[in-house]
Amino acid sequence: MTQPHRSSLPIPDVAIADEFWSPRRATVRAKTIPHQEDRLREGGQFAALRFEWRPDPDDDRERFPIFWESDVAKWIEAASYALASESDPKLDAAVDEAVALLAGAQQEDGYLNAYFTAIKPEGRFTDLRDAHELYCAGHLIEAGVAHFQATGKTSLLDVVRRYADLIDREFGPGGSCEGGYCGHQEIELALVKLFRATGERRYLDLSLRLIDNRGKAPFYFDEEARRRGTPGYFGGQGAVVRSDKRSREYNQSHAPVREQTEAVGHSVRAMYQYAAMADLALELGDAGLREACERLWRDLVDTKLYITGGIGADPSIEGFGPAFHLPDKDGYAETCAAIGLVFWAHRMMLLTGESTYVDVLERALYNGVLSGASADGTKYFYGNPLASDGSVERSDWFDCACCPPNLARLLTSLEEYVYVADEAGPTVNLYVAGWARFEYGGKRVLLNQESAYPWDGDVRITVEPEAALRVPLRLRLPEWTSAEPSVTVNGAAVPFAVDRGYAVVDRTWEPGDRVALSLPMHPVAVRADARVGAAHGKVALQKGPIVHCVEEVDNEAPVPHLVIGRGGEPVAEHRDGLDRITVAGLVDEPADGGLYRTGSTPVRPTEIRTVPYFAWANRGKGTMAVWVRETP
Ligand code: FUB
Ligand code: ZN
Repeated sequence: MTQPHRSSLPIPDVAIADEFWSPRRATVRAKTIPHQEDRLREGGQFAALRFEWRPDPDDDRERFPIFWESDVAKWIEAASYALASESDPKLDAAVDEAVALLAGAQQEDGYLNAYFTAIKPEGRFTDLRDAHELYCAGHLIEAGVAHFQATGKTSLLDVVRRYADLIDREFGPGGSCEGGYCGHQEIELALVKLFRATGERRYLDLSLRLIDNRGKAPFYFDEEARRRGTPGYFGGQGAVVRSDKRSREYNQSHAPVREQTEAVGHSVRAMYQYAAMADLALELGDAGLREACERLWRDLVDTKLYITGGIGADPSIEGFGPAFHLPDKDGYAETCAAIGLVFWAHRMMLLTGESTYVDVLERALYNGVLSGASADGTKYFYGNPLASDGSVERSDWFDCACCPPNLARLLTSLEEYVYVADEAGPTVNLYVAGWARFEYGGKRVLLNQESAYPWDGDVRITVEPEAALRVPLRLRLPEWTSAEPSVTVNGAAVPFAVDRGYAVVDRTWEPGDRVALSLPMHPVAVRADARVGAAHGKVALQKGPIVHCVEEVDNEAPVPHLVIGRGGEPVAEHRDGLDRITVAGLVDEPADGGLYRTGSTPVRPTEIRTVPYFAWANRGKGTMAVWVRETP
């Protein structure tokens, strides 16, 4: 089966010069990446690679080093993307130092995991369910590919290829882990990247093998536990074999992946698995994997997606609860899970050519992902609740530091998500100012985008083919558009076809042609399905892709005392670099008459003011809510 040719543009072919994103990405470069480097050095992640770290029996953090390589790897990946778009000799040297540490920690046979090498050498690959070895390997592989593509250096790529080769042997026919797979998916998508970077087909085959081994009977995790005779790393004093449905669902090993129908279990694991399935479906034309992805997508988007693009409502498993269980204050919505959703959505769009996946990507990116870091780029959320009683604030770092470098690597690789080189024509998925370089029919064509997105839906694109060129230009029509979009070329309205959520303008482009896309953007009130208990009788405000929240600091009372009125139209204004929405409402008034009374609560009119959800918790602690009561 011939596959549609659709791919992201390489980072060097895209330049971002955008009023919204450029300052944020500059903060990631100037603050976040150095801050994270400091934390990794102080936290022991670098020392562990020198085998200088030993567990402290009085310190309960001793259980975390099993995935320390992943922290270092994600940091290298973030730094590599940053280096791909701007040279920085100091950062380059710091990355070289980390790469040298990884190379030094690699064993003769290619094995690379400081925890098992230093502390438990006999335990290598014996606890795939909990020990995260392949998860770390996956992040190392992603880092090796990014580092190679950014710098042209093969120092880390060579290391990770040797490790991948060892894994291929161990997990191949007759290997010690034949039939196995990791309890935390990640390596599967990384191996697809390694295949694309090296052209070595066996990495793709290994990825497919790991994906197809998952969930098959006899269950590998039960077998390995029996062989080992001890509970897994996270098994505590519990049974050696945990074979109940919920344990299996936790790491999505409850059924073969092609038969899975619902998004269940740990949400980051799920996202990385589904992303790899979409990659493999695209590479191999595998209809079974594609159908499974489409089923899982529908379940997630129809029943388990927060309005912010966050996912994983149940903190006890860092994962999905039942359908429509989307608590706001007590929800979870890990930053990594929203990032994982961006990865999966992007791949689904590449697989299908449908813009609906980018709608979800955009929802996650501008809301539940961006909220993961403070405005100054040095404080982070691990969970991203949709309401706060005033006790929630971002942290400087975490013992389990998966989210901060994940966020850094996504923002430094934003270029990959803006455009698609589609055989059907250059495609604009995200409205991010800057330029991009495509090639069609042997001719180079540049697109130069300008806009004030996400605050305004007017986008201008200058098309610069090296010579006149007939090619359809494809512009995403976001799902949030509240009225008919329009397109002009050189000031004249042009008709356009709509194909899978894209406006398609098919003409012969001359150098300097100016396209204007107008996406009417107004503040709107959004209500949830009645089965979402946390949003019952409540309303959220959104403008364009930005979901807003109400913070106590902008209002005259704590958020639970506010009620949005149904009468007035919400009005947006742009101040201090952010949109704010004001809407008429009521505020409960304290009243005499004791703690309880039979009459109604006295109220008076007030104006309720919002900020974008991603920007909350930057001005001290206070109550916050996305879903706010509305007058019945
Ligand atoms: O287990 C590795 C990472 O740590 C997971 O993806 C996160 O949810 C956190 O548990
Ligand atoms: Zn995380």
